[in-house]
Amino acid sequence: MKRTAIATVVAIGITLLASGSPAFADTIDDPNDVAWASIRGYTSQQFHDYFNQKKVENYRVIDIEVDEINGQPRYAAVFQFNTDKRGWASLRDLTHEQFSQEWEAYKNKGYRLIDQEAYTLNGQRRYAGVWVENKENFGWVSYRNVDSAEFGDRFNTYKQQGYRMVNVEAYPNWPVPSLGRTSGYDRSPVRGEV
Ligand SMILES: [Ca+2]
Repeated sequence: MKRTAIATVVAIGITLLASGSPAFADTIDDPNDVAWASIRGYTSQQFHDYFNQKKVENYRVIDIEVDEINGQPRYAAVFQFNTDKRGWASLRDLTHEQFSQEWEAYKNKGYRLIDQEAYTLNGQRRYAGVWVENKENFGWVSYRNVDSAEFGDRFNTYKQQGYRMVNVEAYPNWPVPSLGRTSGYDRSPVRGEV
């Protein structure tokens, strides 16, 4: 019963990574031995300023969170020292179409998605994402806006193929008129390729 209830109120975005050498993956994911910084509750302008400051200091974003509080976006993020000076990108407040375009562009550029965020601003669905240069050539897959039943199916499929989950984002379903979704829980286009 609980599964059914969840399916009616959430959509899920997920990023999975092919399991490579565990030791190698741990080094990438575990920032304990790497300098880091985090902020939260920042306004758009504060985030913009801090982002640029950390970028100059050779930090890259590894996680971003966005919430709408009293009608205003508030940003939280974790930055990590960019030890190998790899290419990266962190984009926010994208529409569905913009996110899709960036997803394609960065995939073609040899980047992989490490974090994705879905939220609403002024009643509109917005997305944020963080990409890094895929120096390791990890296989990866990501998709969003699936319901919990499809999420379960895909999770099992990719797990069997040797992927592990690196990020998952569940969020209330929201009307997306540009997708022809005005209410309820219709499935929208799914992103993701191995
Ligand atoms: Ca995040």
